[in-house]
Amino acid sequence: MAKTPKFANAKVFAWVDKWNKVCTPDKIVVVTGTKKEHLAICEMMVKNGQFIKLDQKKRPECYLARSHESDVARVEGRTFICSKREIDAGPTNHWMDPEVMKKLMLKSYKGCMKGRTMYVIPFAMGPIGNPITQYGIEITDSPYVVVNMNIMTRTGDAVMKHLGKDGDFIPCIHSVGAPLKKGQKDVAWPCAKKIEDKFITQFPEDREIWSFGSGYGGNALLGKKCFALRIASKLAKDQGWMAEHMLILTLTSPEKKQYHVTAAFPSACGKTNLAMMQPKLPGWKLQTIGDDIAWLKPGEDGRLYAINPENGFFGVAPGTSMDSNPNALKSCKKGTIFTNVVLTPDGDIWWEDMGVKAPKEGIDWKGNPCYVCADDPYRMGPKPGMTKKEIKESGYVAAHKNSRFTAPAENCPVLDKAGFNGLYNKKPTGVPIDAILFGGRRPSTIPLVNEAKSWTHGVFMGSAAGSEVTAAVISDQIGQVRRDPMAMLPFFGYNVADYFQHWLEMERTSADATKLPKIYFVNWFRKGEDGRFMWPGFGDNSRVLKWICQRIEGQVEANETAIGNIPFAKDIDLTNNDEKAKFHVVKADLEEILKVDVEGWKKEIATVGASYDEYDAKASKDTTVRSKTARRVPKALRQVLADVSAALAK
Ligand code: GTP
Ligand code: SPV
Ligand code: MN
Repeated sequence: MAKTPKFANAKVFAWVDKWNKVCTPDKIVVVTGTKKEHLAICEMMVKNGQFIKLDQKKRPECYLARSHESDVARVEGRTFICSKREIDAGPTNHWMDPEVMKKLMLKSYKGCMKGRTMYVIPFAMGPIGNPITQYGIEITDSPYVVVNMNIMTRTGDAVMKHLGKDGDFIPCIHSVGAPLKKGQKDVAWPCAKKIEDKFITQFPEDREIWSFGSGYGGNALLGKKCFALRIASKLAKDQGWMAEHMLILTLTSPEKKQYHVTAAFPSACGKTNLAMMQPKLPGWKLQTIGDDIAWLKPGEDGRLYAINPENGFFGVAPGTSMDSNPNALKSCKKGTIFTNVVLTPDGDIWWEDMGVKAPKEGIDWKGNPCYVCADDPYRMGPKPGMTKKEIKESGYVAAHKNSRFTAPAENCPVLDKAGFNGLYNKKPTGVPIDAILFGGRRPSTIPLVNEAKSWTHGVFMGSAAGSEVTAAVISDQIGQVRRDPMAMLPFFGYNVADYFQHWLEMERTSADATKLPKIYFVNWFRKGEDGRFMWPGFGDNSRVLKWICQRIEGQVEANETAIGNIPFAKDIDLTNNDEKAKFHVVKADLEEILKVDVEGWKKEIATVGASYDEYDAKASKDTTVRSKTARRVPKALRQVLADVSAALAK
């Protein structure tokens, strides 16, 4: 066993000492957060065969990792909210009694770091010292986690110093769950290989995070989903603020008026892309504050103020190109870690739909050779000379569909530096939000954009969100539409019905509810009968953002329909719509995706009603819930459901 180092903060010492005794690592390293230390860990991983160093001229300080096949995405089936009472975790979460879970997991943790180094990572979620910022200590035996946390959060001495002797933090423990026997050689990606041996556990009442068996993204970088969404959503509920799966952007109009917009889209549904988008509309400027998580606090003036608690982007690689998202590609130019993408012979990286010709030969995400496609230079297959059709039919991709880049936010060419640092008018309040967007991947029914008629209607829209399941989660339901309220389904730290109520409370408790953001529902993913997208998306989404700004200013009328306020097609600005370009706005499609599909919506409303019933069923069965309304979907939302339903029947 290693000796527990000294810490000025007694709670930090106790946390490290406890896990040192349980996990029995060979060595303990406290992460200081310097660049030198970061690069030394990367180089050590290169030596161990866990990282591949990329060409340092093309990609300075960049590395590639390939994960185990069981460890390519979040594991929702192994994610638990362990509150004392099951009803507090609610109907959408896996639950286990906290004491039972701790006993069970302690068995797994026993001796789990043998032969490994235990790293202690002090980290901040948000700019250090900002009043909205929260702190954490993650213990991990994964150097991959250390270097990713260095990018995704603010780590090291500055955090420890800020914590001082008695500063509070969220204690996090993580292990890949792969102890090494004496002399045993490590593998490239250590983890618990069986899905059922992985645990991603939140204890919202103890405010602790215990993760075991996975080294991947949201399972292992505990500041991200586990802390900044699951634990933070519970803190936020208790303290009157909000922790949401939202990007934050700053939009400046040609008249130089600034707007701040957040958007909640489910995993792999376009947050990073919208957060860094290059507007097609001339004169409009977009800047990034965050691409995944927003913490929103009500201000004394009634507005909601947001910060991005993260420090980097853990972005989806496939599909990221100089056409679709040049700012993301530029963010990956240096200091970036790539996971599960293709390695090219010249020490660079490649993925599907990167807009770059594939190399003749490369190494795919599994470490096997791959080859350029015979009839499409932008594809790769597992054997030489395969045709596009053959590759497609085989289902093969050279970069995993959920392959990712971990890039420092400071690399982003359009970063709104002040907003990113939590400042607005030089004050550390976060930025005031003008509009909140909800969205999802919906091939049918859901229009391009729909404006809520009130805050409550907007909360209803969020609660009713549905989306196709994407490769961001290990699931056998990829491609199927599921309800994903507020894009938070995998991230609620407590009962979903209480979460809806909390959203409604934001209006009731606001100092001036007229100043709350306007709420919209957008869908960039409508498909025609032939399967093609009916809306070009990406930079063309600026056309929708402009309409939203005009609505905020009261400058444009809307079609007031049964489901909400929808633009008239003539009001969507089509300047710079190049009808010769591969992707452009097709006017007939635009009209189609601004219509109310009454029959489709009747089905939609029925599905939403069914999801509400499912949420309520748990409370009805729970004998500890005595009242007939507690822990159920709020009446106000049921009322909107009934109102929309009645309006559609007219
Ligand atoms: P997470 O990091 O998992 O939370 O994902 P995200 O919401 O940030 O999604 P991201 O922006 O990375 O986009 C995921 C996928 O959707 C990529 O393959 C994109 O190319 C695609 N995508 C994003 N925006 C659009 C759009 O406007 N239209 C279309 N058709 N595809 C889009
Ligand atoms: C998501 O799945 O929403 C992500 C990726 O942002 S992960 O960090 O793995 O959760
Ligand atoms: Mn996400």
